[in-house]
Amino acid sequence: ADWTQYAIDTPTIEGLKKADREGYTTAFHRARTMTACPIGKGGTCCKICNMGPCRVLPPKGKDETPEERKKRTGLCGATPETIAARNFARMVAAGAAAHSDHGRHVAHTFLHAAKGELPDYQIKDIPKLFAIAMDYDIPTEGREIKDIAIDVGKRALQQYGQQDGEILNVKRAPLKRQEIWKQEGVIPAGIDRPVVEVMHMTHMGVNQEMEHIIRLATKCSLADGWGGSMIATDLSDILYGTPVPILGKVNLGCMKEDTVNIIVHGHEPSLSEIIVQAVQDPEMIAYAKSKGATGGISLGGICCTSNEILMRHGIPVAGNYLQQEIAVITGALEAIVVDVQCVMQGLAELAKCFHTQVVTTSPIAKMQGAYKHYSYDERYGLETAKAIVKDAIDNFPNRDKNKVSIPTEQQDMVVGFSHETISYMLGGMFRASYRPLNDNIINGRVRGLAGIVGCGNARVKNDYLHVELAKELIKNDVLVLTTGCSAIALGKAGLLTPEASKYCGAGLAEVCETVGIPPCLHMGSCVDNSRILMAATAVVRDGGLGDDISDLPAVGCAPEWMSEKAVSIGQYFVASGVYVLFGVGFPTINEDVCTNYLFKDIEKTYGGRWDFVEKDPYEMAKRIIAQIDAKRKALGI
Ligand code: BF8
Repeated sequence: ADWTQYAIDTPTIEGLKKADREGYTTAFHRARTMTACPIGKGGTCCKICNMGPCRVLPPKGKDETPEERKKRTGLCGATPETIAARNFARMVAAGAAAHSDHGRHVAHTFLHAAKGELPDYQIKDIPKLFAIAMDYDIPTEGREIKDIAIDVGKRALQQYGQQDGEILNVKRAPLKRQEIWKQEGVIPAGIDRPVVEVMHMTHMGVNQEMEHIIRLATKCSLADGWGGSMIATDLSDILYGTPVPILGKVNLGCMKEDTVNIIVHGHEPSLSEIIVQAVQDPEMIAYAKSKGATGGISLGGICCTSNEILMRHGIPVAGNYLQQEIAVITGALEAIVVDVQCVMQGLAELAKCFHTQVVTTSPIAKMQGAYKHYSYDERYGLETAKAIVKDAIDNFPNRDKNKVSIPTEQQDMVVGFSHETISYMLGGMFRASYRPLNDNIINGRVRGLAGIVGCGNARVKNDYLHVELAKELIKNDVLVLTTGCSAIALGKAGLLTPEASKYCGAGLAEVCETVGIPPCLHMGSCVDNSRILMAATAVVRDGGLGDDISDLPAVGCAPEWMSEKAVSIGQYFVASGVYVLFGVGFPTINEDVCTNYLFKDIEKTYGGRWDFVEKDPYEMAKRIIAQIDAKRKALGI
């Protein structure tokens, strides 16, 4: 294949060419030979009971009479819109479960660290501990840090199993938003319960009204965005440090010929934080040198684990989702240490062609053919991290020099824009505020805000939609907030540097130059989309732009999404009042009634809605800007 059609960054294209020459297979190759299942795509296949699967695809190329449409049901009589909504809801539940379980693990580690049971973990950000304690109504005056932290940890964990009342963080949202949620009955009582509820209500023969199915899916998504994901972000910040702007590097050039190369990949920061310490241990470095790695050890990251340690320690990013296999193909990777989410099983098979060790570390994620599995236990943090690093060092002499080709590409970037940091940068340490941003939105220098987030998808030209869309938006004075693999894509393209203001319209360029920020702000991993919710809330609070998130000239977009988590994220943004645009297919797109509801009618309730453009970044930008302009007009600015 001509790989320039399917990727834009040179190391990926070169890696794919090497794969062709040597006969390796990657997701890029599989995407060229396998077509997506046309029945499952777009939400029109029901497989929740054993009378099916039932396909309820509309007839191709001809109109359907109402009578014909009525007959197009599953065996049980389920209508296409019920089926599409059920499938959508189950994606939301899976995504919310993944994010929330991540948050649960953070909270669990946090609590035991607070109790002093984990020697390798200490509370780092005391001011944020106090801030969260206040949000949780936990008294702080005259109390020991340790006792406050224990209460915060308990209160966070307790929300998972809570059966009545409300999860705590919904109180952070603008009052008007909370009223809407109350009226709709979508405020989650606890974090786990709505996930179970969605699985139950989409079981055969339970909820069979499309709008109601979407309503409960919405509640589930809010348990993610304002619940599990927000807890993951908050407690990670307290435990590992709240990000502040820091210089980072991105792309496979972080691997070196003369170093032991280790990559951490996945999502949860608990082990990777300790691996960061282990690779800096002088004994480990000396050991690496004794095995012939004269340069010592290089640590890099892939996906959101990478974003976590990039934001807090400046550890280089090797790549995003679709570069995980390319990293192995360099032939110079001693170990890829994975935890949960977005880890391809193809890694194990590919690693067999090289000396690379695939090390799985989560109690819930093993992989057939992996080199080793640790059921990671935080009590033995450094010990485990060192064992993994030592194994990788011992593996260095097994590197086959004939198979090695390491790209030299590495791009600088400025990262670490937590919502707290943005307000300090804008307003100063003692009067931290979003008001200066609001003023710039009101005076038109900044036209609006766009969150560009989410995955890479092997069905489209990798990174292209993220990068072209971001360029088009900043050219039109839209400030971009970015997370996840999108942030890494923008980083590779040089858009996370202050110099990228050369791509900006005059207004945005002026603001970026004055404040000293890039036009695209890296706000973290995918659970850190909760930071975008908090930033939007702070913009509302600081005045001049209406009294709810839905009033803001702000949008969200996941142009190359692939994971179920993206659907949950999208739905909690819609429910928070934001217009959300997806590329590369939409979960219900082959079913018009449910899609119409999500694209149009839902806006009447939440002020936010879904939209979809297959793969044209300029059309995406056009719709986003139109949306921003409409909101500006409504505000009279
Ligand atoms: O949580 S953007 S490919 S890595 S799912 Fe996965 Fe998608 Fe990347 Fe982070 Ni988010």
